[in-house]
Amino acid sequence: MEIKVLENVLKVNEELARRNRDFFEKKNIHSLNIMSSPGAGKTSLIVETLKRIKKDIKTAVIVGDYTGKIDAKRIGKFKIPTLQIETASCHLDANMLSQALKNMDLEKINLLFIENVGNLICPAEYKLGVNKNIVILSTPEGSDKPLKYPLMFSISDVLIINKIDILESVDFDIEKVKSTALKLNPEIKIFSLSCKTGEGIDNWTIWLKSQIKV
Ligand SMILES: Nc1nc2c(ncn2[C@@H]2O[C@H](COP(=O)(O)OP(=O)(O)O)[C@@H](O)[C@H]2O)c(=O)[nH]1
Ligand SMILES: [Mg+2]
Repeated sequence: MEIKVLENVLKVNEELARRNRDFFEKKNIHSLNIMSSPGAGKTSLIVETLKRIKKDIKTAVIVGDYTGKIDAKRIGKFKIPTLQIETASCHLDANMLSQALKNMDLEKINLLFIENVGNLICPAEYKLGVNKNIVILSTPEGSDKPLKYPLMFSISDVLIINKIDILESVDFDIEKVKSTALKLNPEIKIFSLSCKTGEGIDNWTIWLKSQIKV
């Protein structure tokens, strides 16, 4: 019985996600769903990317957090359309996103970052209708995470390995993570970078820009 209820919820979510997808297509907005554990670097990646692309690409940001507005405040300095959703649940869903889209001025916007709630489980279950799902795994979290949370890594189009600046101090096997992620999802695109030192970020921003039709 419980399984049936969850199936229905996900079915309704999928239909709403399709509508979000149509909206993005119609408005020519490239949308990214950024997922990770708490603290892996979702907001840092958005901030560091904005620093490098804000002159060329009109961008907006939606931040989903269980509670509070801390992350939206960190984005505030860029003076771009930013909206915080307080989810009171462990993930964003397609309905929350569509409500947020109705409350933002997205005229002329070509790129939308959506920061999901921090965990590697629920956000993987709820499609949002975005162009790309991005998962960030940071080096202190351990190399076993793709095996522990396989759904997250199989539904993601991009894996960003963040915090490579502290690789020496943590027990993290980059090659093992890459090969496990590729086994789960042979199409996954992988970037290794540090939001702190900036190493590797240009590879990511160059690729991202190549995905956007301005
Ligand atoms: N050493 C190091 N710290 C980082 C890096 N990226 C983010 N951090 C730090 O990790 C913490 C969590 O980052 P945040 O962007 O808030 O993660 P979020 O919870 O996924 O949004 C902050 O203290 C960041 O300064 C990195 O590449 N290297
Ligand atoms: Mg954050």
